[in-house]
This record gives sequence, C-alpha cells and structure tokens, in this order.
Amino acid sequence: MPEVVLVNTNRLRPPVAPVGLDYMADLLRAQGVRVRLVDLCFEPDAEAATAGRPSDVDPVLVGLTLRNTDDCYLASGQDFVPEFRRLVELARRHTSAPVVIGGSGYSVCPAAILQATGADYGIAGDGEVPLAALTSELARGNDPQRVPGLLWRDAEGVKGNQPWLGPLEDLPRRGRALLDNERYFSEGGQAGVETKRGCDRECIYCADPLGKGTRVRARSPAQVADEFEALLAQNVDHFHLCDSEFNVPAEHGSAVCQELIRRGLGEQTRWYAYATPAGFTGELALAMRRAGCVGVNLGADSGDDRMLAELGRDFRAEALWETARACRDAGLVFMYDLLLGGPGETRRSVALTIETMKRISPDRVGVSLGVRIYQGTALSRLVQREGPTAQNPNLRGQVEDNPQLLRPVFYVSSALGREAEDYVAGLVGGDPRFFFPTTDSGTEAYNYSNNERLVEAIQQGYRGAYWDILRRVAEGD
Ligand code: B12
Repeated sequence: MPEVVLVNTNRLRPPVAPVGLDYMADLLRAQGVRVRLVDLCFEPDAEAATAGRPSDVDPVLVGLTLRNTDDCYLASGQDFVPEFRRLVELARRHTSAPVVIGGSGYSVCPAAILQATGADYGIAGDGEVPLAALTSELARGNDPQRVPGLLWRDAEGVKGNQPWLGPLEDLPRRGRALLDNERYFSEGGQAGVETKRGCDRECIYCADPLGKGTRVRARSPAQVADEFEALLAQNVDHFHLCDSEFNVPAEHGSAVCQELIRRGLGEQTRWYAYATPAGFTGELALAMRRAGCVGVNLGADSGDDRMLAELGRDFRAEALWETARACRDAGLVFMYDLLLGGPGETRRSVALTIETMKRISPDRVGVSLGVRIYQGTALSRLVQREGPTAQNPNLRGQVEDNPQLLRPVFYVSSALGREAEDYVAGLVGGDPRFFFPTTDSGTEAYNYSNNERLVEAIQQGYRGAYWDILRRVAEGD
C-alpha cells in the first residue's frame, strides 16, 4: 500500500487545526493510500519528529502545509516563511521522497515560495484531488506534470498548472479522522468546518479568490451536517466556519441552517462564522441562531461610503446599521472588522469610520491599519500603476527587492501621515470595544498568533471564536 506523510508546520498558539490535512486524508485513504501525520504543532522537537519513521515503507511523497506566510499585521510583521523553509530543508534531509508543499498561505504566493524553499513540488489552491493525483502518478513512476494546481521548477524557472476548481460535493465524506481534533479543541477552543469554498465578490485587496477561486463551490447541507456530527463524535462542539463569507450566497447559508436545525444540531453545538454585511438579513440571522450560531465576524472595512467603493465593497455604511440590528434581534454577538489605510483613505474617512463604529456599537471592533498587498489582486495592480515600490509613499514593510510581495508589504495611504497609528489610537481612545494593535501596546490584543492571553483563557475552559473569548474575558463573562 503506498504511503504519504503529511506534516503540519504551524506551531502557533493557541493551536488551530490544519483542517485541509483532514480533508486530503479522506480522499487519499478512499484511494487506498496510507496516510501518516507528523504534527509539529504538538512536537517540541521538530528535528526529532521529522527524523522519526515509525513505518517500514518509503513514502511516495512528504507533504508540508503552510497556513500563514505571515501574521498580516503591519504593527507586528511576523514572517513565517523562513521557519517554513527550515522545515522543508529538514524534511529533505530525512527522506529521499519528493517534498510537496501547499496550504492557504502557500497559495497566496506559490511560485515565490516554491523558489524560496527549494521543495520539489507545490500545489496551489485545493489540495484533495491534486494531491491524490500526484500520489498516484508518482507511485506509478509517471511524469506528474499534468496534475492540476501543480508547480515545479525546471531550467527556465517555475512552471505551473491552473488550480483544481471542481465540485466539492463529489469529494468523499469528511471523516475528520487524521488529526487529533479533540486535543486541538481542548487547547485551541474551536474546530474549523468548511461549508463552501471561493468567493465571487470583488474586494480589491482580498487573497481568498486567489487561493480558493472566484466561484463559490458548496458542500451540500447534508454533507456539512455530517461533518458537524463527525466532530461531535470526537467531543468537539464549538466550531468556526472556514468559509470566506457564510452568506455568499445567502440561500446556501440558509439551507445549511435548516439542515442543522432539522438534525437538532442547533442545540448540541455552538458556532461562529465570517459574513458580509451585504444582504445580511434578519431572517438569516434568526436561522443562524436557531442552528447553533452564536457569533458573527463581519468584514465591515470602513464606515465611509467613498472608502467602501474604493475597496470594491458591494455595500454601503447603511448596511452596517441594518446588519447590527439583524444580529441584535437574533441574539448573535457580532464583531466588525475594519481595514484602514487603503487607497484614498484620509484622516477624515478614518475619523468618520471610528465615529460610526462607536455609534453602531458592535460587541467588538477589530481594527487593522495597513492593507496587506498580494500579487494578483486589483490592489497590487493599482500599486504597480503608482510607480516603483521602493519610492511609493503609500507603502510600508518589505518594499525593497520583493517583486512578488511574498514578504509582507502594506498599503497605508500617505494622506494619513507618518503618525497614522497614533492618529487611529487617539480616535479609538482606549475604548474597550476596540481591538487595536499598536506597536507600543503590543499586538497581543488582536493577533491570534502566539497569544498568551487566549492560551490561558482556553486552558481555563473558554471556548469559541477568539474575539469572543477575549470579549468574555474582558467583561468577566
Ligand atoms: C477560518 C480562518 C481562521 C480561523 C481558524 C478557525 C479554525 N478553527 O479553523 C481563525 C480566526 C482562528 C484564524 C486565525 C488566523 N488566521 Co486565518 N483564516 C481562516 C480562513 C477563512 C479559512 C482557513 C481554512 O481552514 N480553510 C479551509 C481549509 C480546508 O483550507 P486550507 O487550509 O487552505 O487547505 C486546503 C489547501 O490550502 C490545500 N492544502 C493545505 N495544506 C496542504 C498541504 C499540502 C502538502 C498540499 C499539497 C495542499 C495543502 O488543500 C486543502 C484542502 O483543499 C482563511 C481564508 C480562507 N478562505 O482560506 C484565513 C487565513 C488562512 N488566515 C490568515 C491569517 C493571517 C490568520 C492569522 C495569522 C491572523 C492573526 N494574525 O491573528 C491567524 C493564525 C492562527 C493560527 N494559529 O494559524 C490568512 C493567511 C494569509 C497569508 N498571507 O498567509 C488567511 C488566508 C486569510 C487571508 N486571506 O488573509 N483564521
């Protein structure tokens, strides 16, 4: 029986389970492949864990996942690629099998990461079908160059195929059987579940369409409910949905809720979702609450209509008021995420946004200052038009010698001035409803990567979305 080794390289705390490895294992196993997991998240010594080989067969390949290239915050700027490169080298040293890389982080800049790490292959986008195909080709000694999403290197540089964008409904039942989901739950506080992949919205900065596709591909409501049940059977009952937006499209979100309600899962589980304020109706909010949803994280971005248009959003500030009403009426706690500093941002638009948030008063407001730029987005094309990166006054971060934007670069409109951070901090004014990481205060408040406050709260028994755990801790709830 051919064997594949899958390695989770994400060691951040609190631990977030690499859901994609569970999903890929389902298809590999259905095709008769043995799957072995090396989970470096729970291994204090990466070297020993990578070297250990409790198996008598040589694997067909070793696959490493890269979830985050960096923490995506200007204030902290943690870059995870150097550590990933080290782990790829380690894997290389301990096996002669081809080393394959993939993941949500990998997929935002696949060619540059393949070059930077020296792995044999990369798979951009979805992993299930491509990894199963690659395994089968390599096991049979075939040339794998027709595998969808595959990237490889030759004398001319990196070559690649288009990602796999097939229907998710045809993939096998999600057994959630590779990872130690119970341990992830007890140390990480919630488990990821995906009801669909891809997003057809046109927000100028977003990386999700790059990695997940610009068309929504859904699992059926019954498949989603089966997955909830598979996790419940492992004593995991708090979930965070991994969809870009739960209400895109709203009909699918609503159908999922009906199925969860029909199976009585609304009483047995608590879950959180990302959603867009565009068309977030009271009816959907009520259905979500009855289906077990307790909290929603909404990408509001701005409270200024002009900025919402600049960012390519398909709603205006009025929708933020309506969404707030829908959440409150349904009994959902909700957070608005802001993305400040984008093209066209001025001190005035920022002030209006913070003022609007204070008036709407969501349970929490997450403030990001600086928009991470990804190659392939409309924002990266706009930046290109603005002239040479190193001289662009609107850019901060790794502006030198970084053409593919792999190392983090952020857009902070120069109209905000050099003291943009202080300006925003002054407007927020220490309001406890706001998570605003500043370089002075430390970024712990709103950065989930190695967040000790969260780790402790989860140890004490808190469960749920991280923003809601932090909220409850602060409110003594
Ligand atoms: C849900 C989510 C969260 C939740 C997770 C909840 C949970 N229990 O799962 C929370 C809120 C905790 C969170 C936190 C963070 N997140 Co987040 N998150 C997401 C989101 C929406 C879904 C991730 C997911 O699980 N998807 C579902 C799985 C099935 O997809 P997948 O992991 O991509 O796996 C597939 C493929 O990538 C591939 N694949 C995966 N591994 C491998 C390995 C191999 C070998 C191969 C071949 C293929 C392969 O196959 C899989 C199946 O098709 C993504 C955006 C998105 N739409 O993907 C952002 C995203 C991953 N997060 C991101 C970030 C930055 C973070 C934080 C660092 C933010 C912060 N500073 O606090 C933290 C990191 C936390 C941590 N410990 O790692 C960024 C990463 C961007 C980047 N530049 O790398 C993303 C892409 C969002 C974005 N567009 O900016 N996140």
